[in-house]
Amino acid sequence: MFQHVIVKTPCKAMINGITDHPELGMPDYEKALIQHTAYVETLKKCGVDVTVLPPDEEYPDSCFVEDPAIVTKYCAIITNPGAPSRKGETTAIEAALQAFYPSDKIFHISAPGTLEGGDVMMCGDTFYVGESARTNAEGIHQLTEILKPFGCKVEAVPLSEVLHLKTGVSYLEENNMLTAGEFCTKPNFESYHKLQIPQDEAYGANSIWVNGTVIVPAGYPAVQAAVEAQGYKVLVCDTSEFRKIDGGLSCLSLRF
Ligand code: CIR
Repeated sequence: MFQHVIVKTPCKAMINGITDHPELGMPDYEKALIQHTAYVETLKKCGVDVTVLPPDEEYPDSCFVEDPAIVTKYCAIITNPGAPSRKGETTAIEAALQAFYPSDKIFHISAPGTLEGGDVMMCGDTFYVGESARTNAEGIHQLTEILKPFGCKVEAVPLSEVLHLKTGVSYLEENNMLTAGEFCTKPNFESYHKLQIPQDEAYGANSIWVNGTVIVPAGYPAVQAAVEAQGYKVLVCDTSEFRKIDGGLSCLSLRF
């Protein structure tokens, strides 16, 4: 179960966030703020307290708090984001996490290792980590060493189609995994029960489990139906403006 969530209000500069999909257009900032507020309200319905960090105009992508840290029930890890424009986001996140973790339970990924939280999927005590354009083998090695003393295992997952691991796969607990594209067939996930998403709804694979409820992005009816058919309560959130800069539901919060 999760008790705490950290989010960060999008800054105006978010309209210039990194994107591989310029054809979707620039985000509408006012709309993004409304969607972000609704996201926070939805999370609160799942029984967590939500800490909202102030916007930071220096970092266009800083609302995607999932990337500069990994939060577990054992410890927190401050990452070294692979995107140069995102490296400085870690300072504010570390300060926020100090309210929840003692200093000897806060660890760091350091250069030449790079790692972004969007590449890390926690399935119980196994952490799957996408080896991506943002996360390198050295970053994965450092994470492995940090988590080992806590009895946790790290498994690297090579990526070919997506930005981050969790762009295309979400763990819904109870051995259930929501998968799109390359993740429907990856040998790493053989033992899980997969809810496979049609390619035209692949963005919906980035859904989040929060205390028994699954939050699904608005506009992905096949995803919603598959998750409901599995017996989960579903809440829907519109993330259209964040999608334009390659962000989704999981990227917008740290849950622990
Ligand atoms: C970026 O490219 O870094 C941001 N525009 C999107 C980050 C999305 N985060 C995530 O998937 N965890």
